[in-house]
Amino acid sequence: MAEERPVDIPASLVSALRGAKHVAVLTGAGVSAESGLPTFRDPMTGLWAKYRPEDLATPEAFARDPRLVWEWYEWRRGLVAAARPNPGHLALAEMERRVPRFTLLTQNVDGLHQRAGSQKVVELHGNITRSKCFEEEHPVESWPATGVPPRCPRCGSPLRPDVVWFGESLPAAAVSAAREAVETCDLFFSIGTSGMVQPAASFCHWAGARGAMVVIINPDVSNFASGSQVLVQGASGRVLPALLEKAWPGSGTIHVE
Ligand code: BV8
Repeated sequence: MAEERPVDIPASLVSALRGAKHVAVLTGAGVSAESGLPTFRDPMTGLWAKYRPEDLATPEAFARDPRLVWEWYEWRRGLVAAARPNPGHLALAEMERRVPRFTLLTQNVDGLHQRAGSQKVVELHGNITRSKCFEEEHPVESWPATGVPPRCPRCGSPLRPDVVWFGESLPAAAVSAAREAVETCDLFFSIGTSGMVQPAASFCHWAGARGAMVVIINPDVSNFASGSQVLVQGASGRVLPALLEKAWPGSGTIHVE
């Protein structure tokens, strides 16, 4: 296998991380790619090859074909259950332990940050491992194993995954936690996200406009305007442990669970 290029991490970023008072991090599907979970940009495979996630992750798709959408989420839940946190997730949990204040804003619905040990996680788009009543929105943890999708034991309406679909508002508590983090952080990371989905895609611009240092970590930095942003090209599972190691020698040797 070709020798992997060393990760190029600017010294300015290492000293900013060491001296940061409040680090805010936005993560996207790319952070879970090295755990084997397909990103939204990856073409879907098998049964789902002919669909686009944007066409399935909507209330309209569920109303049109609840069985299809429920089965898509069941397939993804299987992938999530088989996945494990990767060194990028573990490095973010370590970073949280090393800085005075840390907020992890994730667009991901796979729960891998929590499984890696991150505590201060704000789930902007919900969590695929939870289900809720379609009509009344209350969480439902168990249901009779009949019907696809299963029915709410309380009111009989279909169950749906507890995620935010396109066209749905983000949970109010998540939005206010995100706003507070963007407004008070002095270092903002945007990691493993294509920056296509609003409102999360605007967070790095708001943080930068306030004077926070904004760092983009992505194997493909071509479509990020450099300008005042610090661009670190590479996979998060390699970049983040390397960054931790430079900031706090010995902390980067993270082992997968
Ligand atoms: C909202 C949960 C107010 C579900 C998700 C018209 C009508 C209605 C709304 C809109 C509209 N036009 C625009 C909107 C707003 C809309 C939006 O942004 N649409 C986009 C498509 C234009 N947003 C919304 O609807 C949001 N709500 O705005 O509420 C409102 C309400 C009503 C009407 C109007 C406004 C809700 C958005 C939440 C949608 N739910 N997920 C589920 O998962 O099933 S979004 C879902 O897709 C993910 O959560 C994620 O956020 C997004 C995918 O983005 P990424 O995470 O960035 O992943 P992606 O694959 O794109 O990129 C991966 C990146 O990783 C790449 O850059 C790649 O290079 C990199 N990478 C790859 N490998 C690695 C790596 N990086 C690091 N390491 C590696 N190893």
